[in-house]
Amino acid sequence: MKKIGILGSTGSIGTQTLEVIDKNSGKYQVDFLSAKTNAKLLCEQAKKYNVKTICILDESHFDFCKRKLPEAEILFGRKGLLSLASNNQIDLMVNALVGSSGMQPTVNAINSGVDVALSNKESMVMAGSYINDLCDKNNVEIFPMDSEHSAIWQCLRGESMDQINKIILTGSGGPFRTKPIKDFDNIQLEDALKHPNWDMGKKITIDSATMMNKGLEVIEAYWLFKVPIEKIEIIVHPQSIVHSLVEFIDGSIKAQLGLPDMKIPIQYALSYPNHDNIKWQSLDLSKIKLLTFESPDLKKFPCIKLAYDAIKKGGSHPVALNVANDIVVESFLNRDISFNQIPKFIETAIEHHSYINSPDLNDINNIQTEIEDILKLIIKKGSR
Ligand code: MN3
Repeated sequence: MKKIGILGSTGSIGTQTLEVIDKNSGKYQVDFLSAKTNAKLLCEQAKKYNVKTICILDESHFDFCKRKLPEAEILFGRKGLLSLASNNQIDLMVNALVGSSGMQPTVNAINSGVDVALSNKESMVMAGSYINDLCDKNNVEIFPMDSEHSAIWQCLRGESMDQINKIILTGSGGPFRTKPIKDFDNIQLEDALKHPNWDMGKKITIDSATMMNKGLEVIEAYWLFKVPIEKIEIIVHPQSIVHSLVEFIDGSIKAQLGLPDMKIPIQYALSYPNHDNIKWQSLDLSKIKLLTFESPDLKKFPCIKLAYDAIKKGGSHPVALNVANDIVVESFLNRDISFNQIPKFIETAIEHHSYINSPDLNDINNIQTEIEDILKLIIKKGSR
């Protein structure tokens, strides 16, 4: 049995990971789970999967968990989470945390010699170079859970990296793909939370609406597959059936297809290098009929350019981009800023941060504090 630990088990990816584990009975043993605030679901999961150790980030739920699970070891807070992530008794850690705070747990798992199934793209965006070095040093692998990266990963199997011409990331274009740019001023939170194809958490749904999600995924692909940034492209594909493509030097293109269901990439990350014999909904192309593709509109979605610029400038720029995005998205979710202010505030925050050439973990933490301070001022001033 493969021993699995899941960080963020009550979120969208976490619950779907447990669904995959459910279907594959006897293959996986769940050793730990963590959640931010949903103590009720966390305890239910722990009971169902007979999990001995859990962590609840929000300390105020500690007593509740203790009552529900008197036998279990219950950790809490950031410290508890980081110590879970350092557990070296498991075979694979699923990192389904959302946002910048997911980066350090990835680092801890790698330092403990544990492979990571990574849904937290922010880990690679902020610390891709550092994490790659650490993986080499500890002989650890990262298995992408992001659907696009899982697609690329599958297309690259058996291929040699010097024969790749380009990686083409697909994106649905989000809910505002066809909305005229003049109407972007009136976008409400409720509009942005409606994703056409994927059922996801709130943060990534907003990232899809701004298309920052695709920008972050470009950076994630850059570090995961180690190809030059000029060789990574985005194509908008509203049906979300083609999950990404790889073009080789002879012009041949491979793609990976499927219905938009995260359980397929999740299962592949758990079962790699095998395709497990559990079939989720299957794709009937005759029912889909039409697959369309178009270039992304960089005027409507300036976040894409911000992401490309950040990785081209390198150093601490991607860190600043990611941290700033986390904060402004949170502000948008709290209705403190407007949709159009998201890219503007991110750009300003990046411009004002103190550039560092090759940031270590300490620098990354400092940049986080610096960006928070910068944005506090701007958001106050720019608030509606
Ligand atoms: Mn994705």
